[in-house]
Amino acid sequence: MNFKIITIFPEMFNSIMNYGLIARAVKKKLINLFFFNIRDFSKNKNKKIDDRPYGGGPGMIMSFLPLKNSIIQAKKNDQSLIIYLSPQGKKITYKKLKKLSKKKSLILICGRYQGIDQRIIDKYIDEEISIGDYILTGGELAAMVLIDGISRFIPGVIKKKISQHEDSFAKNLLDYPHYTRPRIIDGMKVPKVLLSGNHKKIHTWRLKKSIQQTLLKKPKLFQKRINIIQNKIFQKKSKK
Ligand code: 4GY
Repeated sequence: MNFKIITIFPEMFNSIMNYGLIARAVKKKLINLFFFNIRDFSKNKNKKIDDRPYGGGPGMIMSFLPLKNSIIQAKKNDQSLIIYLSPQGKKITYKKLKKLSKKKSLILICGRYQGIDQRIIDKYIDEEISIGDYILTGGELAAMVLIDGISRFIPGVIKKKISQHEDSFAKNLLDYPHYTRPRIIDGMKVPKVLLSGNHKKIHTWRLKKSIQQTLLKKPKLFQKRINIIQNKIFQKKSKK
């Protein structure tokens, strides 16, 4: 997967590129990150990339031309989906990350200041995506969240056994609690069943805990699970 990132702060991405599974994925060329520094596409002698908003108001807006030229350069040689990270976008989900992970190439546009000229959105953006209902100081962290979340779905990025297990969101269930050595710490014990060696019992206990956690902490997610199961039963009936 190719990520082409349009930003004024490419160095920020070192924080994901140099650590953990994403660093490994970059080394193994499972993912490639390319940077397009918007300032390099400013025709202005001071490399200015922003300007005052028409209609007045506080702050600055990212200008059309440097962004347009960055996008044209990034788009060369392939048909990438162009994504703008912003609070106005559609909120990202497990399902959407999985779908995006099947693309060959994504262009991610990181806004700063008060935002970008609307005409860039109207003419060039395929999808506006949000990572949550809050406002960051720039789109870079959101782009990193997207890259990280998508990468987990790319074959080889996560070791097989773990990825299957971690697919708990695919089932609309939260994870069960985990324990490691020692057996007792500060008077707190590991649940007995986990020491029993009885895999069937352990599986049942974990499923029970997953269901409990989901009902308690994310009831809406649980409702979704119920709806999906109901639909499946209904589909089976209507086939008969
Ligand atoms: N939330 N989800 C987000 C964000 C920063 C002003 C436009 C978000 O995705 N991006 O808050 N981005 C803003 C800052 C310009 C981007």
